[in-house]
Amino acid sequence: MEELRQKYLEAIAGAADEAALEAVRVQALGKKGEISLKMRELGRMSPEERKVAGPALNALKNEINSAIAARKAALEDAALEERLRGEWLDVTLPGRPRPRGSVHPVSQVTEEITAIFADLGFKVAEGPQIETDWYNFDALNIPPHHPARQEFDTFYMHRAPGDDRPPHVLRTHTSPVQIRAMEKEGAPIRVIAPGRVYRSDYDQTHTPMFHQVEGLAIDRDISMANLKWVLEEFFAAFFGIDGIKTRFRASHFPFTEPSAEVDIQCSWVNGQLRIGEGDGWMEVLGSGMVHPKVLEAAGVDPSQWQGFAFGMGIDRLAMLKYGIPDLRAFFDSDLRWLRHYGFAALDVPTLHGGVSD
Ligand code: 2U9
Repeated sequence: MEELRQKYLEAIAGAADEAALEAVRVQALGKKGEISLKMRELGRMSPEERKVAGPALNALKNEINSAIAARKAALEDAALEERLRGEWLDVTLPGRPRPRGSVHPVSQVTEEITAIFADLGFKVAEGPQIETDWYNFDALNIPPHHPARQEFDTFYMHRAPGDDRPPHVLRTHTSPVQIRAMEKEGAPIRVIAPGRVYRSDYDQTHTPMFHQVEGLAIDRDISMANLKWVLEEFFAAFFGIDGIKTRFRASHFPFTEPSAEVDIQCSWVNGQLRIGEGDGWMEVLGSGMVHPKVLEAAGVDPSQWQGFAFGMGIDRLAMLKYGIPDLRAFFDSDLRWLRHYGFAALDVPTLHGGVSD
């Protein structure tokens, strides 16, 4: 009996995990366990022998059961300790650093413009930056040899020698996007087309690549009055100035008739520009009623449909709103400039979150 006791208490103490402990239990107390078999032998003993062996075996069985339970609890405690050690976290460590990148002012302003026009029912249209001569010029009522073609300082792509078709161009405005949108969707339509455009020009106020946003609204009875309301809503939301005044001056573009250049109210105080106050004017936009020939080129019947279009420079709007002095620095990729004028990566402009601060 004492031998059995020693053997199993040692095995229990030495069991390294719960599976090993269970194996010891089965070996001692399972159906065919060593102690269970001994208990079965009690029946074959004499009453005197049974009187001594019965209680002793029972006591041994209880002792082994208790030892197993105690060892099991100790193993569980050790496993929990181990897990807690592995999952330990130093809450006194500094937080994660903020993302180092920033959103470029052109991207930020594009998002702001998109949010405002989305609220007015305009969706965003996109198209290729390398265009055919037809989409960039002819469809916009600028035929070959028209003097207006020279004004655009166009970048022309090479054709293979012997290929006499007109060369592709880097789009000089985003207007081809709206031609493509009308071809695809027909009328009525309300879209804005923000994106890169290219002109061979470089000085303090011009870069060979810059950004435009153009808008187009075509329906059965759209007028210049609708254009004026949409633009005033836009400028009020963009600059955060209720009731901002606009001034329409007659102008000329091949793709609109009548055409108007649009100024917003401003003043200069101590060399600082203040938008929305005073009696000065700042030109920000060109616009007009889409020329019937342009509608026709895009497959829209000008006897049924009419509407307005406008175009403005995104980079210039960003300079005005955020007080950025030099256009050329926009595209220098200078990290100091990007950190200074950039926007927080997760600060997405929305109308409810505010687009004007
Ligand atoms: C279609 C028909 C007409 C878009 C227009 C202007 C006037 C305009 C300039 C503003 C500053 C370009 O970035 S800028 O240099 N744009 O003056 N843009 S009307 O007219 C369209 C466009 C598409 C189908």
